[in-house]
Amino acid sequence: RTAATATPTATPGDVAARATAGFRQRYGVQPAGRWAAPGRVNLIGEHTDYNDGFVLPFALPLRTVVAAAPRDDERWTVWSELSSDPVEFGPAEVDEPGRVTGWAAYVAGVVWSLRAAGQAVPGARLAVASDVPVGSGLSSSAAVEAAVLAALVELGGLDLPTDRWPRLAQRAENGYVGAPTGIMDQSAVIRGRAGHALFLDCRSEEVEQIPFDLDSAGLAVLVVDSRAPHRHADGEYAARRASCEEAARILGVPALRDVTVAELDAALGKLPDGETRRRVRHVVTENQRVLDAVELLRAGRVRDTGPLLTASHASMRDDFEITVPEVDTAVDAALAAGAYGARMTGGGFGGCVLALVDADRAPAVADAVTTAYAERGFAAPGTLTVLPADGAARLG
Ligand code: GAF
Repeated sequence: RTAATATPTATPGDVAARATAGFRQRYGVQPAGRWAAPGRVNLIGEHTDYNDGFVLPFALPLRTVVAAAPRDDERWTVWSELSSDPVEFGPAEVDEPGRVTGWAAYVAGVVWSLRAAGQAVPGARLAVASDVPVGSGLSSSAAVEAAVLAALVELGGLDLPTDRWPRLAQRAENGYVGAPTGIMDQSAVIRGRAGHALFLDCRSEEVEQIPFDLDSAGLAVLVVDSRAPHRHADGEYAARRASCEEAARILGVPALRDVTVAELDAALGKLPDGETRRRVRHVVTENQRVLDAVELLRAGRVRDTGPLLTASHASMRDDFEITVPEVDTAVDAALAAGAYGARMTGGGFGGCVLALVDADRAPAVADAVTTAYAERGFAAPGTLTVLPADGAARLG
């Protein structure tokens, strides 16, 4: 299954039933339990997490479910509805990052991360089903990591409070899969709460649940899957991160988080080239936009966050240079159709756009984006309206 449209009609029960049925069919017994974790969108704060900065994501109502049971030996068998054959591995494959590849690497990575943290990980059989579309920038990988982590922690009776989970799941991705991502996605899918956006300080890992009550404001977040083919996203992500780290080194600060908007002009003057200056300007102004958005939400002024979202998009487009024509088209069309604000969400070079809209205008804004796509000859986008949902949990 490729980056399909998220299925708005799917209920959490469906995906849990698929995981359970897959488990029974594959292993011939009932699972001991089922654990779910959602995808995420980031309301604002892009490429700030690995700069020790601020992010404001929320968990999606689309979930990945892992049905699991312990086994007697120290081996792990994983089946996913994405592929017919299960993958099996033991300590030898787990302890050598990169040995398990493809989607199962996220599972092996979690086992590796837990073992590296000194935890006695129980052998297990697992079956994975998901409504989080793969490859759309909605953190389907973090959802798998979090659901597997939740399952293994409980099956093994591991003494691991949930506030340690995001770092462990991030290490799976950095150290085993080999993607140099920050801590935002794992934090959102583990610590997200229904009706709230998660204000995370990526340096201290302190979180604050910020009320994000779209419903009572008559608002909705429309998510547009740009369906843009990912163009060298991994290499570009790593290049952006390297550029930020080099800039921090030149400026003599631990991370770009330590440069404030008031200090920006002076900092830019010390940087060697226009490209580095643009990267730094994005990160510094984006951190401030997160803080401003949090202030507005605390004051119940949800609609007024719109211009910050749109400014964030312009900064990603012009300064961080991580957007592509499909996402720019979606943002422009959503704004022209009356969205209060719109921006690309996630790492960039494709993925999804979110637009803050009046709930009753969501279908018209979605239509406007679809029309704009057709006019430019792009493949039709996927569209979905979402509300903030809960993070990882055991299902009843
Ligand atoms: C991806 C990464 F996984 C996150 O850590 C974050 O850096 C994001 O891109 C950009 O904000 O989702």
